[in-house]
Amino acid sequence: MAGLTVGFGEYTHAIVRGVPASLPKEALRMNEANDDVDLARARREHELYVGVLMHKLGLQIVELPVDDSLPDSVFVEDAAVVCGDTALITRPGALGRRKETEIVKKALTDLHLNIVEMIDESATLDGGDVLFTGREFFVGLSKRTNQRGAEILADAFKDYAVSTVPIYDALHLKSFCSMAGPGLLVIGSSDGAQKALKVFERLKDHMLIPVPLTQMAKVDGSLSCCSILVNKRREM
Ligand code: CIR
Repeated sequence: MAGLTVGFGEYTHAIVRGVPASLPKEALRMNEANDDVDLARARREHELYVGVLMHKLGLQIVELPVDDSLPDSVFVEDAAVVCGDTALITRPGALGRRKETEIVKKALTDLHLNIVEMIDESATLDGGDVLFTGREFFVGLSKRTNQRGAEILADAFKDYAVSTVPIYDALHLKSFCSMAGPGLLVIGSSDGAQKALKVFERLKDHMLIPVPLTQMAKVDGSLSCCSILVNKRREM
């Protein structure tokens, strides 16, 4: 991916929110059979996660208060999309999660970000459906996020192209893919992930150009063997 934003993947703060006591029984789930969440363990794991953000990545932690009346509120990502100085406060697809945005909005306001709110009542969007590559957005159209939500996101972040990806077998786009570094997208191997990958492949900027190399392959040749790549744009 060429033309990545300078500073992509560099952060100073992380907003987190602890695990509510209501999560094991009341948090939403695709598989209702998953009814054996261990709260103490979930809390220990969350503490470790926050510890990594703070001590290993050096981020300043903004810890929002635990709210037992909001069983999914530990998943703060869904409540806002932040890019540069702009924070889009979402309208989560699950009705019971809408209130989660209030305190997230306050925290982002306190960090002096420009706040854009998704007030259109026909729009829904979960942050988990939004993947920013550094130069463009992909928005998963899922059970939680609709086309209108994607349009409002495109309007909030006008500097970037926005493409949509239909999501079939997962909750969110980022349930199976993520940026692993500048220009590096990691994607799972599930059927749903592979279906979405086909959409990525069709996108103009990510067009894969099939080059048959059947004969060279017989003598162990592969694509990279067949050229020397040179960059003369910068002095080495
Ligand atoms: C939900 O169904 O909304 C939550 N139980 C899980 C949300 C996970 N969100 C995310 O990874 N961005």
